[in-house]
Formats: sequence, C-alpha cells, structure tokens
Amino acid sequence: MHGQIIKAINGFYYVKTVEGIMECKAKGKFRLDGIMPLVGDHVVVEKEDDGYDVISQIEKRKNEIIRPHVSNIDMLLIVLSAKTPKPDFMLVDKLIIEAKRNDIEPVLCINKCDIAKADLLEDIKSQYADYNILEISAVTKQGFDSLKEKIHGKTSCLAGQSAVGKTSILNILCDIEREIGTTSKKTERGKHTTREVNLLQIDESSLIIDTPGFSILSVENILPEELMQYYEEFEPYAGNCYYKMCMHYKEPDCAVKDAALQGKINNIRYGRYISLLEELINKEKRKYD
Ligand SMILES: Nc1nc2c(ncn2[C@@H]2O[C@H](COP(=O)(O)OP(=O)(O)OP(=O)(O)O)[C@@H](O)[C@H]2O)c(=O)[nH]1
Ligand SMILES: [Mg+2]
Ligand SMILES: [Zn+2]
Repeated sequence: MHGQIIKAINGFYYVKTVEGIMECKAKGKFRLDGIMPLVGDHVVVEKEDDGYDVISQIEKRKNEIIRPHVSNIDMLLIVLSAKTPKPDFMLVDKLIIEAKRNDIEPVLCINKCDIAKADLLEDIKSQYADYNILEISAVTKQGFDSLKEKIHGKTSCLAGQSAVGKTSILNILCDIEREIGTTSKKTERGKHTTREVNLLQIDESSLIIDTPGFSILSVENILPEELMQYYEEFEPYAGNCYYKMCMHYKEPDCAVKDAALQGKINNIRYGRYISLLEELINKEKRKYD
C-alpha cells in the first residue's frame, strides 16, 4: 500500500494511506543503509507477520532538507516576527540558502504585524527586498488571503525561531487547534512548544508541515565559491566584477561590493554574506590541515 509519512516519533512512522493513518516501523535494511524515513516521504507499507506494518520502500525524494529534516518540499515558509522574538537574521539567511540549494522556493512570512515595531518591519523589508515577503498576523489574519494563494497546490514547510508563530499560522490555515506557546518576557525567547514535525492537509492539493523552532543551523557541504549563487540580489551586479570568478570578497573592482557600499544592495546582509563566506573558507582550510 502507498502512503505519505505525516509524523515520526521514536522510531514509529505515521503513514497516511487511502485506508487511514497507519502506525509503522521501518524495515531494518534502511538503518543498515544509513537511510532514515522522513516526514514528507512517499512510501510503500507492507503488513508483517508480527503485527506491525512496516515501511518497505521509500520513493525517490524530490529533495531533502536537514533542518528541519523533511522531504519533498516545494516551498519554505521562513517565519519571523515583527516584534518579539527579535529576528535572528543569520538564521533567516541560512534558511534561504538551504531552500535555494534544494530547489525550494523561500518565502519570508513576517508575522505579528498586528503588533509590529515599525522600524523593525522596515528593516526586515529592506534587508530582503529581493525576496518574496508576506506581511501577516495570526491574530488579525491580515495577509492570509495572499498566503493561502501562495501555498495553494504545494507542500510547504514552516521554519524559524521558536515563538515566531509557526503553529499559530498552521492553526489558521488548517482550521485546527494545536498547542501554541508563549514568549518569555524576560528572555524574549520562545519555549519550544512544538516538539514534533507534523504534515497536515490544508485542502485537496495543499499540504503544510509544522516544525519545532530552532536557532542554530550550520551550513554543511557548501564550497565558498558556491555561496554567492544563493544571494539573488547579487545577480544584477556580479557580471560587472573584474574577475570572472569573483567571490565578492577581497577582490579588486568588485561590482557587488561597490553596490553594497552604495546601498544598492543591503549592506547588512552583504556583511553577513562575508561572515558566512569566511566561515566556509576557514572550514575548507581546516580540511587540509
Ligand atoms: N500578537 C500576535 N501574537 C502572535 C501572533 N502569532 C503568534 N502569536 C503568539 O506568539 C506566541 C508563540 O506562537 P506559536 O505559534 O506557539 O509559535 P511557534 O513558532 O510555533 O513556536 P515553537 O513551536 O516553539 O517553535 C503565542 O503566544 C502566540 O499567541 C501574531 O500574529 N500576533
Ligand atoms: Mg510551534
Ligand atoms: Zn565581485
């Protein structure tokens, strides 16, 4: 029987099939091969003699992202808050990179616009001016018509820091009531209310995955010279650099760096590009030490 994994907990997988949701284990061969079934996987389920249904096959994945660890995603909804918790911009940058590397469309959802800090909202919008941005509120439902339109017919995944409102958004989209958290007044951080990855159906053709919030994401297996291709705003300028293979770092006559200095490209985001680039260059160096 065919189905899709909608939840994974402690070695059990919940697979949605035409006959309902089946609780399954994974065949031992997957562990031996170092493969882990993921939420989003399309699988084949077989009945075993010991009573458990088992996942015997995983169909080829369209893509797989590491954090959150899910598969077969069309769109990454990167949620950030226009008030608290304060955005972790490096995390947003890394999520954009993770999406683009895997052929997933990143969409920034600025939530809590009902209580937005005006200057923060403007800052976010100017840093990511070249990206798809939706201004929404899970309280007033502002912007949800555009959001629904955007995710129609797709499998989307909510990602971002704890307490930005991922589950609140999901609850509205799916018309359900999953547990939402609070932000601590003192630390302004969330409490990691959502603990599982869950795939839910919005309508016949749209699916959405809620994930636990996180703050650390390391970029793995990216070559320094590859990084620039995940910054859309560099593209109009990159062709004018003196060096064809310019990394927009310390090279002379770099059109991207000039654009950042002149404010044509957001300078703060360019600065984070440089930090990340240096991190990757150092990683490369250490490989050969
Ligand atoms: N004012 C306002 N508060 C919101 C909005 N969306 C969510 N909240 C509040 O923000 C807090 C966190 O919301 P959650 O939906 O639990 O956030 P989350 O991103 O799922 O957090 P984790 O599951 O910990 O990753 C709750 O107190 C919500 O009521 C919004 O649009 N406006
Ligand atoms: Mg949540
Ligand atoms: Zn350059």
